[in-house]
Amino acid sequence: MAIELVKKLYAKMPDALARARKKFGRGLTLTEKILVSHVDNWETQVWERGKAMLALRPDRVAMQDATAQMAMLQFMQAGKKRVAVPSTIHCDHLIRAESGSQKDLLRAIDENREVYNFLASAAKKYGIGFWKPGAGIIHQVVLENYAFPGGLIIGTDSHTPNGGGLGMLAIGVGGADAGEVMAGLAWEVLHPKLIGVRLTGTLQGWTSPKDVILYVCGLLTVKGGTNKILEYFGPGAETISCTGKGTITNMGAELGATTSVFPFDDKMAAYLRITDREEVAKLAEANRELLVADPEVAKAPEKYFDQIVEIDLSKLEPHVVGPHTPDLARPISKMAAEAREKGYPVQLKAALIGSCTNSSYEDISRAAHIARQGLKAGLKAKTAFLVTPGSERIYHTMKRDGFLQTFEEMGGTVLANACGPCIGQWKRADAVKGRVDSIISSYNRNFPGRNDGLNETMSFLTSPEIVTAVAFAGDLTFDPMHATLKTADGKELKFEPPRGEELPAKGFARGEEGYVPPAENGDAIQVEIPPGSERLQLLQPFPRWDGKDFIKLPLLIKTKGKTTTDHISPAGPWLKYRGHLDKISDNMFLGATNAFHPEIGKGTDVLTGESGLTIAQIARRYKAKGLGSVVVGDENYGEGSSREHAAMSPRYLGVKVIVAKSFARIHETNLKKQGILALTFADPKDYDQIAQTDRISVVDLQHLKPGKPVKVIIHKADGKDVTIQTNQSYTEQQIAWFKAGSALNALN
Ligand code: MIC
Ligand code: SF4
Repeated sequence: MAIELVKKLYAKMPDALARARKKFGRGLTLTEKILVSHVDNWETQVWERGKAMLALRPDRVAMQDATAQMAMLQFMQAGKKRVAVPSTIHCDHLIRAESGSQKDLLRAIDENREVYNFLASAAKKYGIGFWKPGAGIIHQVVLENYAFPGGLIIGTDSHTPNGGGLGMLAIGVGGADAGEVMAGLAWEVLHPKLIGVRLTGTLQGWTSPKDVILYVCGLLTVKGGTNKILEYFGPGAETISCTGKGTITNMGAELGATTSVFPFDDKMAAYLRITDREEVAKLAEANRELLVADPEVAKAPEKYFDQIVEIDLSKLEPHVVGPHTPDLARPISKMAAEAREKGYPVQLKAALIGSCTNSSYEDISRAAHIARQGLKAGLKAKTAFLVTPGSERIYHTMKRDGFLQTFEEMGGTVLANACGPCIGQWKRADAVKGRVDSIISSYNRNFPGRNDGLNETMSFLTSPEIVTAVAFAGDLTFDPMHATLKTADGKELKFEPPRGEELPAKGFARGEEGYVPPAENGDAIQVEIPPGSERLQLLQPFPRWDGKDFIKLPLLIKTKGKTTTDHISPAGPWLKYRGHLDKISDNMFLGATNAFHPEIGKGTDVLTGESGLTIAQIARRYKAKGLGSVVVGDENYGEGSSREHAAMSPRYLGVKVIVAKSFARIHETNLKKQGILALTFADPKDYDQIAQTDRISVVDLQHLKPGKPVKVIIHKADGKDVTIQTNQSYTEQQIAWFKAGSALNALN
């Protein structure tokens, strides 16, 4: 990692902070310190939380293979020779979990050859570091190699905030944002509000860092963090390991938060040292006061934060969340009663640990401690037990220290260092369509269809140590803190609370490096896109707005309830088309509930009355007739991931406008970038007015201005017109994107 970058930042921070303290007339939170030292233009920047747009200069960009394809295709349209900021690509999402790490990796390399060659050649040409398949999951590799206290990184993945565990602002974005920053532009984001989370006490026994964020998810809900940054502070923060902090900030994405961050402390310095970054650790220690909030903040936090959450770690219980949403939280002691009451299947079909959220040495050693207790009592896992290491280092260290063997003895399978079952890249052998099964994991997302591709599967999330204990029981309602298990010789096993090590005493074992540096000069390198490829397709610019209002457009779908990006653009088998816009667009809305159709992902062609078609089929028909269409969405529309396909496919298939009750941050930006008009109902009750056969007009678009409501006319089938008001959050610049047809068109 470029130490010069860290030195330069710390050297300029004192002036930036002094200037900001003077302007704001008070001390600064850590978030503010990082923001003011990354501002593009201090003179013109307006500092108004929840209102102003910030123009920032990130230190780095990170991309994973499933989103990097679109990011790179868009970057290439900008015509630059080399990226303007240090950037990396990580091959992790496209590896399918089926028969264990070795075989799965070889199959992935073969299956995804075209995509890997494209990404590797583009990386080499444009000056981007390339992490080969098998090297690890993006967030773990970034934490081990690139994250540093006080930095600002953007990443084309919603769990980029994992880097907040190392004291940086690490923010998930769509590929267009990444492409622009790599092309040398500043990065824009709504000035977030600040939630201060004050931690006191120390985690006890079975409770782990995961429980902090599961509890916060229950408290704030999946939209509670939208356009907000969570800044953790207080004496409890210093008691949590660096990787534990990473778990908490990673899963802050589930709140819709812009990001989450912890102040620099000794745990971070220790993590930097053990990951071979002594110099960064020393620099951070020497500049400690730049990397934590000013002392007055902790004394009167209510003056600095817009909202405060207090958590006493000593009293926190282990939590389980789910099914289907990460904010359905309860302490584990309440799980059994709730499962009975709501009829969740109690027999577990799979238990999974690891992923980008929870595969630290601490997680794995605590889970292994539980596994050894079960093995000693003669027990084996009563359900499929799968382990996903986060990186090569983690994998080899687990192997060296005997953890892998322990998990295998209990009946576990170790998968490749990749996303695998977390993103539907999982061939679950015993899955039966239509049957409701329960699974439990230490992952971060549990939307329907996400893991094994079946919408009915109930996916629960908890800490790796609880997953491991519950795997021995094979029963969702097993509470290892209070209940016992029958052993082979008829005795009762009561698990001791898990014990583990934060960091490996012998240091991390080294695996295969997996890193390929870019060429010094990439001019002669050709980016590899085979003609006629099924996997990759060069992008054609979207058409410019023709300057006319949208008149009497048909309604494509009115989504009901949760509409995450997994519902709009499912992953799993569709991941293979992430570089081919036309092909992937066939998945559009396949997971969404249509208010006007009993089957998920289907609807009616209102022009012909034909029903039972996929939404993509209907959209293609309207498009062929030269018609645009409108989508109506519910609350927090576009929740979840950063995948811009959830915006590009609708745009490509002719959707002009999306009117929702509210939007998730990354998705709203993705829609704006791709030239779709994103509007919110001024009165959310108007959502109920929209009928399947309505035609919708959006008028006076010539006068679209920041802050100005937009008039929408609903033309009813009986000839009546109903006019409603909608709001929008476009800036001048974003209006220019809309007019140009996309942000990228506006650049050229
Ligand atoms: C996810 O966890 O949902 C993903 C898969 O990592 C996505 C990115 C993608 O869809 O490629 C994310 O979090 O942004
Ligand atoms: Fe991969 Fe899952 Fe992490 Fe997303 S949340 S980066 S799919 S491991």
